[in-house]
Amino acid sequence: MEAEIQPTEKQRRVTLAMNAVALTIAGSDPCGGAGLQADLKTFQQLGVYGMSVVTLITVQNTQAVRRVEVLSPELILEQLDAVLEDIEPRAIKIGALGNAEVVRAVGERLQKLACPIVVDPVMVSKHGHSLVADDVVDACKRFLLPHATLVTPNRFEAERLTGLTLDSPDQVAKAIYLISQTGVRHVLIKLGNVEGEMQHVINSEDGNRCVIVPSLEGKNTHGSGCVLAAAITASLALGEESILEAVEFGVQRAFEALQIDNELGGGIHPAEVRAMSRWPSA
Ligand code: PXL
Repeated sequence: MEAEIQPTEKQRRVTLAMNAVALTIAGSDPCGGAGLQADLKTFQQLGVYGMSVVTLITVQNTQAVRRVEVLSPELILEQLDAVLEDIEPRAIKIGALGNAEVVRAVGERLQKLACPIVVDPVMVSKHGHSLVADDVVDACKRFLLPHATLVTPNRFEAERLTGLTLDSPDQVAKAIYLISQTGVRHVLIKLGNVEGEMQHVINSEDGNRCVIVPSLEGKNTHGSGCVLAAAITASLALGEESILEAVEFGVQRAFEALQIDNELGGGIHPAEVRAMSRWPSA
C-alpha cells in the first residue's frame, strides 16, 4: 500500500491562505502609495485575496492632494452589496469615507456582518492637518464605531474623537476608554515618535499594551497608516483570533515597509509594501 502523502506545513498554510479574503472600503490614490491601492498590495503581499469598494477618488501624487471627489452613497452601497452577495470576506478594512452621509450608509450596512471590521478613521493627517468636517467625526462615533472590531486613530485623530490632549499615559488610557464607549471593541492609538520609539497603545484581551518599534526618520511614510491597518486586517483574514497578535503582526510588517525607501516621486515617498516579509514565510 502506498504511503499517504501528508501536506507540508507550508502547503497547509498556503491552503489556509487561499480561503483568506479581505475587503477594503476606501478611497483611490492614483500614485499607489495610500488608500485602496496600498490596501490591496498589502493583502496580496500577505497572501490574502483582496477586494475593494471605492468610496472617493483623489487626484494626488506624492507631493500634494489636488482634488477629492466623493462617490454617492448609492453607488458605494451598490458596489458593497454586489461584492457581499457573492464573496464573503473574512475581514473588512475601512479607510477614507469622505462625508457623514457615506459614513452613516456604510456603517448601517455593516451592522449585520459577523466578520472583524478594522476602521482607519482617516480624519487628521499624521502631520496634524484636518481632512474632514466635524460632522464626519460625529457620524463615525454614532454609526460606524459601534460595529467595528478595531479602530486605529493616530494621536490627532484620537484627540479629535475625544476632545482630550494626549500628553500623558493617563490621557492616552482615558482616550482609549472614551473611544471604546462608542461600542468599538478595541482601540489602537498610534502615538507616533515618543523618545525615539514608535509607540502604539491598544486595549487588548490582556489589558492595555504598548507595541513598540524603533523610530525611522525616513521620507517614505506616504500610506503608512493604510498599510498598518491593512496588514492587521490581513492577519485577521488569515484567521488570527487574538487582536494583540494581529496588531503586533501589523506593526512589524508596516515597520518592514518603512525600512526601504523606494525614492519614488518628488514628495513623501510611498511606504514600500514589497519590503514586507511575505506570508506564509518560507
Ligand atoms: O493615509 C490616509 C489616506 C487614505 N486614503 C486615501 C489617501 C490617504 C492619504 O493620502 O489618499 C485615498
